Amino acid sequence: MKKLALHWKIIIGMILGIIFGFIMNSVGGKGFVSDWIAPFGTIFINLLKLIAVPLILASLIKGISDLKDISKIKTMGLRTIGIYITTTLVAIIIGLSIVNTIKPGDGMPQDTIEKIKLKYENDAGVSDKLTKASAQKDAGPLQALVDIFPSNIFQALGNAKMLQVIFFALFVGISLLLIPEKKAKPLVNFFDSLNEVVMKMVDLIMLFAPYAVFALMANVIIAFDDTEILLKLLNYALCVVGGLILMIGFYLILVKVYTKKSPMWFLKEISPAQLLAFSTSSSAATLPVTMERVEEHLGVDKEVSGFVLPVGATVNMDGTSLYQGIAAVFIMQVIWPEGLTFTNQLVIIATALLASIGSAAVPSAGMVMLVIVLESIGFPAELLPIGLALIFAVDRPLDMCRTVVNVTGDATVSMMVAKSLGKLHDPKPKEWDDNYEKV
Ligand code: DAS
Repeated sequence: MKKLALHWKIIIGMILGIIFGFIMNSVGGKGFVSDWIAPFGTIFINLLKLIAVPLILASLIKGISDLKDISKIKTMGLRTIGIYITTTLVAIIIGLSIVNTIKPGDGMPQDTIEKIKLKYENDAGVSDKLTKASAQKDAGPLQALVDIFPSNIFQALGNAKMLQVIFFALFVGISLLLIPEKKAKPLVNFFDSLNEVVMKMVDLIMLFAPYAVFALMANVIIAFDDTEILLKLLNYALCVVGGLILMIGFYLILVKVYTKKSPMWFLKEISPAQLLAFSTSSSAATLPVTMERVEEHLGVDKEVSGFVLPVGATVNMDGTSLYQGIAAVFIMQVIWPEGLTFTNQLVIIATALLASIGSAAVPSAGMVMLVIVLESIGFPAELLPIGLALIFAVDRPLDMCRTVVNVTGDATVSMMVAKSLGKLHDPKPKEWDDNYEKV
């Protein structure tokens, strides 16, 4: 019998993890899940983060040295940023169109608002987001730019500050192009073999994906303890999920029209990365798998994927931007209707775009930046805790969904940029099949 493809194994692990989580919820086994099951999900995420930095370094440095021509780097950079900004603007506009049409926040009963306020206004999760947001806000206007340039590369690699690693890799790659080839060769060969090794490490880590996803999903399910409030927020949640589905449709149109590839083939080949994005809620943790899928299954050359994907994981978060547009207007519909002006919606477009660039690719980063979006339209500071409390109960499942869109958008753009540079080819036959086992 043909072995199950990896994405089916991950889906089975996901479903069993959800069922197991609900069973443990019903028999009072939350403690067992968090003590004895959840750690296996954490180990898996740690392993993925462990290889993210060497993978970015290797594929980007090797890729740039393959480009041979420095002007191509500028073209690739400008095209990447240009398409990223465009898809993010489309995402925000889709989000605002849905929330202003459906109006999920209109007419929410006062007792529901009071119940949510009582339960979550002083929740540690809410105050943590407010603290992180004010720390980001207090930084100077150019702090994000300054943060790209590391003073100590080992510290940058250690902290896995993505943009600093990308800057360092670009710096080394460009410098390699500017020295005599025979001097550069040893270092290029080193990063070439490092890239092969790290790609193989991704394959090996992915062998544990179905079991890790089981643990991750069980741990998510045990966190749900108030289905009543979840149901009250169903309209809002469905607006976000509906918008995210439309955004996936937009990507499939781009894949079909721009790269002439089959959208269904694209979805199938990128699905392991999407499933991990859903399970981990982290584009950064998923990045090594996104890179492996894009390079080895979608046929994007590493000099493109090595740049477009790490940059995308950091600055291109279309799912997050769409969510911020909906969440900001939803919160205003419920507790600050006087803020619902056309001007404010334009300001939301601009700040949600900037916020998604500033958001880290980690779980619930989007909610932290939502505070920045709300403050940009003059949202009353005293209402912020209630505003975040309103969406807090459903933020984790929505974070899982928007991370899938963030990752899918990055993969789509990497194919478009590769196509525009003649760096999109048919995937090379792999030594290992989809089960990551030697064929
Ligand atoms: N979880 C974030 C990511 O990793 C997205 C978000 O928080 O909105 O992409």
